[in-house]
Amino acid sequence: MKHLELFGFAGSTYVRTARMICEEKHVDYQLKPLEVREESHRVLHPFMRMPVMRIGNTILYETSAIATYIDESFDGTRLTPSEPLARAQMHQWISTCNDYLYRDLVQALLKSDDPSDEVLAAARQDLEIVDRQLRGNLFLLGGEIYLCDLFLAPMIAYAKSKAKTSLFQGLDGLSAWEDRLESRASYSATQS
Ligand SMILES: N[C@@H](CCC(=O)N[C@@H](CS)C(=O)NCC(=O)O)C(=O)O
Repeated sequence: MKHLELFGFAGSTYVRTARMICEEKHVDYQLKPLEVREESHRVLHPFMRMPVMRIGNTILYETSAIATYIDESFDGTRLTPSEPLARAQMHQWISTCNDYLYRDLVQALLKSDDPSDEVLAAARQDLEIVDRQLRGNLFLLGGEIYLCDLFLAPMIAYAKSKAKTSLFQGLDGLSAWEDRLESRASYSATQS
């Protein structure tokens, strides 16, 4: 198997997702720096985002595509359910992370150290939706960890680092899931 490279910053939630997937599957990879918004970045990613994956001469961007490629191409625990409906639910949660949670828990909180009540209300509403899903479940889809958990984990970690703890108060399902994620080697290996 050719060597896998990931371009981006360790602090990026999406870069962390790609790294956590590599760690979960014991895939050897190298995290490489990006000269953000320079021409060299555009060559790797025409929309100049991160992560970017390179394997051999092939470049891949968009975290969902990178996640699927790594999960399907390397040995190790499968991080995608085999049953079609469960697989669709995994994609539903990945889309939820990409379209709603990233906006409300990462982008909105990144903008200010003193988020408005409106921003906090949107974040809280999202967290309550996630909490409801996690109550009684070990992971988002039940008893097994899947790619969607690895999209969610860095976003929750980021929101937690930015917001007051009151934002997370009373969300016991989410809190128990966080403890489970935080105890994994893939979590600690990608903290910086
Ligand atoms: N749709 C992209 C989103 C990636 C993304 O937005 N990454 C953020 C970092 S977490 C980024 O590149 N931000 C830099 C920017 O927006 O200029 C993906 O799934 O990979």
